[in-house]
Amino acid sequence: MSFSMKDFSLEGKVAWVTGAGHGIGFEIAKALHEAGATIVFNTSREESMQKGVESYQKAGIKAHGYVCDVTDEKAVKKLTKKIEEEVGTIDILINNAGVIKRVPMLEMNTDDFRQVIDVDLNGPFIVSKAVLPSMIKKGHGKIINICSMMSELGREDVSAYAAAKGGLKMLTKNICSEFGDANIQCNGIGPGYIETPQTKPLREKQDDGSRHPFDEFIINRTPAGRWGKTDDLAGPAVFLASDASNFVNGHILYVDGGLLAYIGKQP
Ligand code: NAP
Ligand code: GCO
Repeated sequence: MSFSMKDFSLEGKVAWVTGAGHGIGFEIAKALHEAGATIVFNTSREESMQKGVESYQKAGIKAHGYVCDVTDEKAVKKLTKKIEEEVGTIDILINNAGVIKRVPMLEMNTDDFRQVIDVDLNGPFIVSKAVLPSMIKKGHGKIINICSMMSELGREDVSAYAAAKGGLKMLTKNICSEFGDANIQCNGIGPGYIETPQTKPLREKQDDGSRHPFDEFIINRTPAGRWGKTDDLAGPAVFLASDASNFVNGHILYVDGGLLAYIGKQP
C-alpha cells in the first residue's frame, strides 16, 4: 500500500506515557493527543498527578491520570488492568518516568545507585511486561523508551544514570528482537540536553549573574548552539508511535541538536 499522511495519525489509539505530569513526558503526551491518541499517564506522587491533570485540562486535553510507582510490579499490573477496563488496551507505551542522581561514583551509596537503576531500567521492564500480553493479543503495539545521551556517553558524576540508560538502550533492542514477529515495534528516543526541571540545576545562573559553566559547556558541545526544548521531542515521538514507522524497530533516535555527532568546539 502506498504512503499516506494518515500513517502518522494516532486516531483511536490509547497511549500510556509514564511520569508525564510535566516535562518531556507531558510534551510527548500532548503531541500524541494532537495526533489523535487518548492519553493515560501516571506519576509516583498524588500531588504531581493532580498538577498534571490540571496542566492537561489547561491544554484542552482530557487525560486519564493515575498514581503508580513504576518500580512496584504488583501496582503496575493492577493499574494496567484498571486502564484496560476504564480506557482500553494500550496501543502505545512511552517509558518516560525517570530520576537522576548527580553524585561522583566514590561518594555514591549503593542504595542510591540501586534506586536509579530501579526507576530508569527496571521500571520500563516492569511496565512493558505488563502491557505486552494485550499488544500481542491485538497483533500490534509500540513501545518507546526514553533513553539519553548517557545511553552512549559517560560523564563524571552520573554512573547510575548512565548504567541505567545504557541498559535501557539494550532492553529496547531486546524487546524488538523478542516481539518483532508479533508486530510490536520497540524503539528509543535519546533526548539531548533538554530544558526541564531535571536539568534546572545545570542551568542556574551564578551569583554574579553569569551562566552556569555546565550551561556554557552544553551550548558549546551542541552544534545547534542551544538546549533542547521539550517540544523538540514531539515530532519524533509521533513518528515512532505511528504506522509511519512500522518497519523501524530496535532503533534509538537521538534528538540532540547534533551533540553525539560532534567532538566539541575547537579551542
Ligand atoms: P522530570 O522533569 O524529572 O520528570 C520525571 C517524571 O517522572 C516526573 O513526572 C515524576 O513524577 C516521574 N517519576 C519519577 N519516578 C517515578 C516512579 N518511580 N514512578 C512513576 N513516575 C515517576 O524529568 P524530564 O526531564 O521530563 O525527563 C523525562 C525522561 O527523559 C526521564 O527518563 C529522563 O531521564 C529522560 N531524559 C531527560 C533529559 C533532559 O535533558 N531533561 C534528557 C534525556 C533524557 P513524580 O514527581 O510523581 O515522581
Ligand atoms: C546530566 C544530565 C543528563 C540529561 C540527559 C542527557 O546530568 O548529564 O541530567 O544526563 O538529563 O539524560 O541526554
